Amino acid sequence: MEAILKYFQESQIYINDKLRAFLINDVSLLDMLYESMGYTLYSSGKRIRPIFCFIVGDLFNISRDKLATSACAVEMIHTASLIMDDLPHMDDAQLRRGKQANHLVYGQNVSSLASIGLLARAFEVVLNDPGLSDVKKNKIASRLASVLGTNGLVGGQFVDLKYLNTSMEYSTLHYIHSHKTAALFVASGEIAAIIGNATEKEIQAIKNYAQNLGFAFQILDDILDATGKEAEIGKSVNNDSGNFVTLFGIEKSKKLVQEYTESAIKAIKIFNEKSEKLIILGQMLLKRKV
Ligand code: GRG
Repeated sequence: MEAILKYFQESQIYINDKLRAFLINDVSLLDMLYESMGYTLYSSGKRIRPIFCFIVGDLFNISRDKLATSACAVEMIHTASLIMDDLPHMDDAQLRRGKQANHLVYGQNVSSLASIGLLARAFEVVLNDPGLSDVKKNKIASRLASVLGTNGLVGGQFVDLKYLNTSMEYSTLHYIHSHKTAALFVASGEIAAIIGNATEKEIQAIKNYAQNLGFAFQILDDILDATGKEAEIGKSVNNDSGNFVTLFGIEKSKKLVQEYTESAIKAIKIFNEKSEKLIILGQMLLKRKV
């Protein structure tokens, strides 16, 4: 267990260093824009999605260096979505990653540009990676585009906004969280599997794991949102409109977290003893408090 905790910490340090290296500004006129991008990107994110990329990479003996641009791209897209999600015309949140939301520091105009700047940089780092073949770069960029667009985050957010303060059926809530949250977990695992030349069966197992883990993660997010204190979880609470807790209550939601985590762990049994880190990741996320 200690070795795995060390692995998580080392991965966080590695990804933080790479993110800084991929966001260097050499045009002083843009200082404030880069500050805004870095303000949320370098703050205390858990880096779950890049860590998941690295763990999947390990299944295929792929080094962190080979996965660095994809792992950073996923984190940049995630961070861009957080900045946009917090804007007044979206969730209108005040607190993110333990600090004031980006737009409260830099203004809505700058943070909107920072969010788009991070999205564009995500594609740049992958497409300029000399360690990836053109075929792989194309596949990864295409996967990033689909998780970002109407079949991913944008679509999920749209339906979320459409149902703001309105009751919804489970199928709608499922759509929102599948697209807003689980989709980026799925893409993170799939991209690492593509780099690892995984078979179709292995890719399916990883996607299945990630989809279930993403759901467990989101339901727990809803529970923390309903029960946690802003100062402890580091972000605005009671802001999420579409919500498992409002639909099912706390106890049933906790049961669902457990069930989705178990389904995730079942999905990666094909990797035998190599699945250990994925199992521990699932168990750790089950206990998370932030
Ligand atoms: C991609 C710019 C862009 C927009 C897409 C705004 C939007 C449309 C989508 C919002 C997606 C969103 C914020 C989903 C919530 C996902 C979620 C559970 C976030 C919390 O993730 P953690 O706990 O956060 O991993 P940290 O801060 O640790 O990284």
